[in-house]
Amino acid sequence: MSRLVIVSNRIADLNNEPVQQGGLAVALVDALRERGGVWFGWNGEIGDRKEEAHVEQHGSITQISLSLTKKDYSEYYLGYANGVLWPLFHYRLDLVRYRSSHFSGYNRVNRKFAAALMPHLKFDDIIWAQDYHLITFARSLRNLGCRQRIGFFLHIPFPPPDLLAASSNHAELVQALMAYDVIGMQTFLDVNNFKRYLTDHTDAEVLENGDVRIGRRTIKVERFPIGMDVEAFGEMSQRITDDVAVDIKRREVLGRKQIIGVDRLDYSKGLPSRVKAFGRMLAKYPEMEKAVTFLQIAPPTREAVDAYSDIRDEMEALTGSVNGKYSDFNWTPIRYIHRSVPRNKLAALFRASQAGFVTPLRDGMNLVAKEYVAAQNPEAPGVLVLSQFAGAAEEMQEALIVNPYDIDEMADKLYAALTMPLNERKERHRALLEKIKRFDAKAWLVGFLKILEGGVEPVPKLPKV
Ligand code: GDG
Repeated sequence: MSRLVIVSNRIADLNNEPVQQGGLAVALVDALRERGGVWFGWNGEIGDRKEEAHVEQHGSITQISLSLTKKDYSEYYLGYANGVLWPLFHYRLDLVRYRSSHFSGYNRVNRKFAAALMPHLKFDDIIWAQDYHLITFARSLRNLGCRQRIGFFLHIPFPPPDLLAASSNHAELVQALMAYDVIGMQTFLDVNNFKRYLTDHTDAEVLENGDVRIGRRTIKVERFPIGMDVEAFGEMSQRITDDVAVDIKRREVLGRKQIIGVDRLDYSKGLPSRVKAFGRMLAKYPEMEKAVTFLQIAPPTREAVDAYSDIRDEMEALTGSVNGKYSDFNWTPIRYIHRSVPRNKLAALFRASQAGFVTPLRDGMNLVAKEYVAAQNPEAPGVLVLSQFAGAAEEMQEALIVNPYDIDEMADKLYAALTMPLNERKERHRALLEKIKRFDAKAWLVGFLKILEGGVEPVPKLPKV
C-alpha cells in the first residue's frame, strides 16, 4: 500500500489525544497509523528566523512542520486565506478585502510548502491536501517535478460561478486547482457550482461520467460529505462530568429546557440571527419565559481579521439586550460563553439539551449538527433545528430546516422543536442517526482515498504553469 501524505495548513497535534481534537483528526491519524505516512503543515509558530522543516517521528507517522514568517502569516493566512477566500467562498463578497500583495504571499507560502515537502516524497506516495489554504499547492509541487497523485478536499462551500468570477484572480485560482487529480467537495451544490464555473469560464470539458477533461488530463471532481465518529462521540456524551450533572438536575427540578449552539465565533455561522430568533420566540410565546435557556458556546477565532471583532461586538450587544429585557433574579435566558469548552463536556452538554440550534448563513458541512444528533439519547432525543444553507442539510432533511434570514420562521421552528411530541422526536432522530452513521468520518476518508488511489499511472509530466 502506498504511503499517504496529508498536507494541511496546521498540523494535527499528535502529542495530544486526537479524540479531543475531533472526528476528523481521529480519522486522518488512524489512516496514517494504519498505512504509515506523513502529516505536513505549519506548526503554528510565527518567527522570522529562517528554519528548515522540522521532522518528528510518531510511530508510523512522520510529522513534518515548518513555521511562518510574520509576512507569511499576515499575507497568506490572514490576508488572502481568511480575508479573501473564506468570505468569498461563503458568498460574502461584501467582506472580501483583496490586496494583490496578499495573493502573492499566498502563492509564495504554497511554493514554500511544496519546496519543503518535495525532498521527503517517495515516488509512489499519494498526497492529499486539505482545504482552501492550499488551492495553489499542487501547481507548486508540479512545477518542482512532482508526478505523484495529488488530491484536494475543500472543507468550505464552493461559490456559484458568477460570484467567484467577481473576485480578482479567479481564473488563476481555478487553473491552479486543475493541477490536482482528485477534487473533493462537501455537497452536490458545491460540485455543481464548480463544474458550472468550468463550463462557463474555462476550456475544460465536463464529461458524461462527471469527470473533467482539461488538455490531456482527466480530473475527478466528486462529493464526499464529511462526517464524524458517531459511536465514539455518542459514548463520550454519556460520561457526564459532575458540573454538567448538577446543572441537569437543577433544570429538571425547575422544568427548564435547554437550547444549545456551538460554533467558532465566525460571521458565517449566523449567530446574530440565532440570538434574534431566540428573543423573537420569547416575545411570541410568553410561556417559554423561564421555561428554557439558550446556551451558546462561541470560542474566539481569527480575531486579527476585522470582520471577526465586529461580530464579537454584535453578539455581546445582542445577548446583552435579550438578557436585559427578559432576565430575572432566578433566570438568565442566554448563557453566552466566549471560550473553548473541552470536547467531552461539549458532548455531555449536547446530550443534556432539548434542541440543537445550528443556523449558518453558509457552511461547507457543519459537524456540530452531526455531533448534536450523535450525542442524543435515542429514547428521549432532542430536536435539531438546522439552516438550509449548511451542507449538512443536503442529507439531514429530518431536522427542522430553517431559513436563517427569516427570524420569524426560526422562532416558530424553535418553539416547535421544544414542544415536539416524543414519538416524532424519536422518528426524526432515528432517521438522522442512520444517515450520519452512513456518512461518517471513516466513509469520507475511505471514499476519497479509493478514488485518489484509483489511478495507478503517474500523471503525465506537466508544462510549467
Ligand atoms: C470547517 C467548515 C466543515 C466548536 N467549538 C468548540 C469545539 N468546536 C468543534 C465542534 C466541531 C468543530 O469544532 C467545528 O466544526 P464545524 O464543521 O461545525 O465548522 P468549522 O470549524 O467551520 O469547519 C465546516 C468542517 O470544516 C469539516 O469539513 O463541516 O463546514 O467550515 O467539531 O464541536 N470543540 C471544542 N470546544 C469548543 O469550544 N472542544
